[in-house]
Amino acid sequence: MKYLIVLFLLILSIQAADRPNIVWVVSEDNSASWLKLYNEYGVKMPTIEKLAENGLVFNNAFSCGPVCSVARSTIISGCYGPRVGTQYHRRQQHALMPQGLKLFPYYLREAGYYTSNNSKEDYNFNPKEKQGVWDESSGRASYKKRKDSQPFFHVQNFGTTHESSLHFKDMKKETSEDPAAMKVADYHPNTETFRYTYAYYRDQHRKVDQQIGDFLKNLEEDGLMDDTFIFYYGDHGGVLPRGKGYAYNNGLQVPMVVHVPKNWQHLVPAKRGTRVDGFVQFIDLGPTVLNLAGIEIPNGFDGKPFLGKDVKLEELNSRDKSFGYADRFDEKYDFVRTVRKGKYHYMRNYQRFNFDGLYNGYRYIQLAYKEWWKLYKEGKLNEAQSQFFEVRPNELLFDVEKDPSEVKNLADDPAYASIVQEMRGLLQKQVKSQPDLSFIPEPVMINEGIDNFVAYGQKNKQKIQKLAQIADLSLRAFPEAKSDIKQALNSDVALERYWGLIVCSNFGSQAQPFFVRAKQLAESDKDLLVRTRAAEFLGLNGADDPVPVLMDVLAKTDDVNVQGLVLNTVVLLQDGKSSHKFDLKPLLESGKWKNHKQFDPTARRLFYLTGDEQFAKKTKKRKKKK
Ligand SMILES: [Ca+2]
Repeated sequence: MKYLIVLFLLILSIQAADRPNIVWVVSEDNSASWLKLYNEYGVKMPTIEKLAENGLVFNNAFSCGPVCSVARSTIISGCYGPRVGTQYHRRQQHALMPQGLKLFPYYLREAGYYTSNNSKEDYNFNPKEKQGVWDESSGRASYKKRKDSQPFFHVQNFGTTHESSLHFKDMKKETSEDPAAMKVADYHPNTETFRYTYAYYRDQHRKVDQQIGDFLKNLEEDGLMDDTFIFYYGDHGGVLPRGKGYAYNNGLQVPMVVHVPKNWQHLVPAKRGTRVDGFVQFIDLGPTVLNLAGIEIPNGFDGKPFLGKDVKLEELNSRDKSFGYADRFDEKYDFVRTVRKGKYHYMRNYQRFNFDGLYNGYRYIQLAYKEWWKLYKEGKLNEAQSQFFEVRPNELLFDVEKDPSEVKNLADDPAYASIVQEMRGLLQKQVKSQPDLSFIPEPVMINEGIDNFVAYGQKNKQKIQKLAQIADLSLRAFPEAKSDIKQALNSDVALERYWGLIVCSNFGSQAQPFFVRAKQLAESDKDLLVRTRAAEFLGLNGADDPVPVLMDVLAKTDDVNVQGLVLNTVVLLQDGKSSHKFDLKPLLESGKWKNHKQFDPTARRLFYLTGDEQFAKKTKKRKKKK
């Protein structure tokens, strides 16, 4: 009998080890540079360093988007956001997965894995995409609830390093390091506020390391370490100003460490303790987990596995590219695309006049943000520190190894011309092949494509490619671009006129020959977004008063997504160098937004512009859910 029990237990344990378990430990909003593991000035995190000793450190791991919902949508789907319509933080409308494809944990669960998520999701997908994905996703979710011998995939999120941890109102709380000893990035003002914020955030890293350690103790006590892959990564970069929400390297490069369990070393291409140079992107995470679990990877993911069967170290280390995207964050609109290749980081500002520091309520809760802007207005900053509030170049190129702060733009340096050309080509190919839905403004994408953004993108691929071509006129010398801009401004296609005007704003006063045409478009174009971009171009360049046009556009539209875009232009024209004054009170008093219930960019901008309490409440209501 005793023999039989032993045999039974033996069979059970063989079954248990039939497939590896996979755990993700995720800290929020922290770039790789905060960790000593990546940066000599970083924080020592003993728990993570211990994982690294028994695993792999990825020297080049990248989020595709620098903000929660966009990054998390990329992770859970394995698809680039601008292709599937999840690139906006947060979505005004939910997106569907590409036809026939599921959020990746679905496949694990179907193959017998127990899947649990504790607890942040923040996906920009339609809730029906969640069917069959998690056994449990909540603050109580745990791998411990699985059946005996069932393999599991568990995600444990830690909010300790989240942006909100820096929403302190004063600087009284003591930090474990002396703020005076902080090494401040070249683009930050070296002030007491910034130094304190650095010291404070470093303490958050110490705290989260302990919390992760406590969580991992459970796995150890349960005897699971030898059969469980443990991934540690940050959900995107951040979170001091110019971190989260910005597609600079600091917003995108995350720490990533994978503990390799003793019994499953054959599934990874390098010995424990190796640092891997090959690039991994968030689109790769899902396919990697499926590959480790021995599940066939369905067609349609943009990513590919970096661990598991058939991944060879040489091939992995040859991967040297990642793509990034930054679009609307809450009420702040932008359109930035990036390519990282090796040590070079190329950024393309499709709307370069939207300066980085443009007001965003959630960002500007940090004292450091507020102070930075104040110092700029007082003229107390040097060039590198001021750039955050200035018009940006169309293209940026940084050597991240030499210039980790990314303040020395090499894009115009003739010595780097061939690199710029290569990177530009890679980016153009990427946006055209996806195709990148952001060339179609968000309100139009939603109105026309909500049933299925992916299919909508495919149907409009040529149209998007044409718009991308118009946008690229910004990269030519003005005299060479002039006749093509004229053609765009006279096109029958509204979005071609729209992009023609954005290109004019990118050229600034050089595009002065188009002031007359822009005035016609601002006054009488039938498309409200075209009128908006025309008024923006004229207003930014002092060619005409944009206020009456934009007020008229706002009065005419009830589409909250159009309002959001228009109000972004209003804030740009008000807070930027052109300093136009807008008075939205009359529109407010006319009852225009009386029944405005939805929390959205409109509410945030209206609160900022008018101080109206009705909209303040809406802002607060959503913030609690974060
Ligand atoms: Ca986050």
